Amino acid sequence: MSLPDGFLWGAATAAYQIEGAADEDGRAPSIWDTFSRTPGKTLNGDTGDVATDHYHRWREDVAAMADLGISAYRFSISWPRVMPGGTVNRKGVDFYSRLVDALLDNGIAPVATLYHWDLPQELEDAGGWPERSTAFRFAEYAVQMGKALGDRVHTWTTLNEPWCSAFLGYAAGVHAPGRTDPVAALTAAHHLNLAHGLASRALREEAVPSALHSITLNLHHLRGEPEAVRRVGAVSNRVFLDPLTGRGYPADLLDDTAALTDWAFVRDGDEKTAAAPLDVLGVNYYSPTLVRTWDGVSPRANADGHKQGAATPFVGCEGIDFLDQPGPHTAMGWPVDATGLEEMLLGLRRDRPGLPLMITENGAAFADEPGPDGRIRDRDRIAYLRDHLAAMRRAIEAGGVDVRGYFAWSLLDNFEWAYGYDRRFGLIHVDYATGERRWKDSAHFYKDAISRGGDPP
Ligand code: PNW
Repeated sequence: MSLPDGFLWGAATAAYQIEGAADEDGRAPSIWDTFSRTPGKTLNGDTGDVATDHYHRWREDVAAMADLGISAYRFSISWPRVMPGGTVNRKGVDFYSRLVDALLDNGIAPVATLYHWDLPQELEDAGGWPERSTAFRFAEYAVQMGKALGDRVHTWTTLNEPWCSAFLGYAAGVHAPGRTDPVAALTAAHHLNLAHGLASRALREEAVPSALHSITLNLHHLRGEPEAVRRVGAVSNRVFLDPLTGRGYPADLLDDTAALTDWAFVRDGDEKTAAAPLDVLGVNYYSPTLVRTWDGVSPRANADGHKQGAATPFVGCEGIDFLDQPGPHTAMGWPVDATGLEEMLLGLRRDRPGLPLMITENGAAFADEPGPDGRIRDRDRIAYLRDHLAAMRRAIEAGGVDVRGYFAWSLLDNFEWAYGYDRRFGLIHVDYATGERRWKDSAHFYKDAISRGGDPP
């Protein structure tokens, strides 16, 4: 057995995490500029002001991609860079246009995400994602980018992980804009679904009929007591997956959150709008999540590092405990368990038959230090990648799951959101003092694996 023809081997990044150049060429501030510049919001007060300086070093980074042998590169477009104040900024668009051309010159398919969490601050000032009009602004932005970059982009992805945008941003407050209002978070989730539907349809119909159209979700792969799995699954997975695939909002989600809201923000026709045709669903996978129902007060932090009692991203899940599992963990404290990836893919094939998938992120943070010879022996990351590639192949070859590509997170060490530069996910090490890039052993491993068609050495 082998992988399907045209299988995409890729690496992924996101604009705010790598670009820097926060105030250059007409870029306006995003909610992440505001949030990261607010004392106490990120580890060590780190911001994306400079990040990996990819805005200036992109040629070097594309050369590294070509050397790695990847056939696709997943990046995101910074909305406030290309449409500050709501009008197109030619200099900002030119940056992505040059990047896309350089990728194509190297035989690398551009996979562009329109929203990886950097909402223009002016739209947050007008209400942000809990405000309905934000969805319509997003669709306008999408069409402008479709017209500018068009069919040079292989796959257009509207949103990256709307769960993080809605629930980490508006309920837990650990991501920008840092609000802790569960009803605002549910409203944001709906407007993100609406934004996806409006943008994806408009992109396809008005700008790029020939490209593939997609969205990326971080589905929580849940294990544990069925009732706990059902409740967490409703407000983390099915709140997006069901409306996006034409099923509308799940009845149990509406019940579980009835004390908070009557969902009147969902207007007639919205669920239909959200269900724009999907050519492929992007899924990001890092770890499984273990849950149980429990009526005590948990002393433990939950799977995402949020202390019980602190504002939770899991709206309507009171009395649910998030458990750790034995075995190795990454520097994020996330368990290393590739069987979750295989199970998640098989579950999607069972529950959403006929929906092609792409693994748009998979990877691990470890504390990577150069050895005396300058080499970075990141054996933990190599083991993680090897096991997850094998799990993916089992799902494809034995399980018959339709997976179209795999993207390692991340090409480079970068700004890991609330954890700043302290957590390193890159295949390529970045020295933040000098900007210097250095291949870790995992980059060599991934290059070998790709050159063998996914059979790691
Ligand atoms: C994803 N959680 O973020 C993002 O798409 C990336 O930008 C990020 O760098 C990567 O995974 C590693 O964290 C997540 O708390 C952040 O469940 C947090 C969670 C999930 C995904």
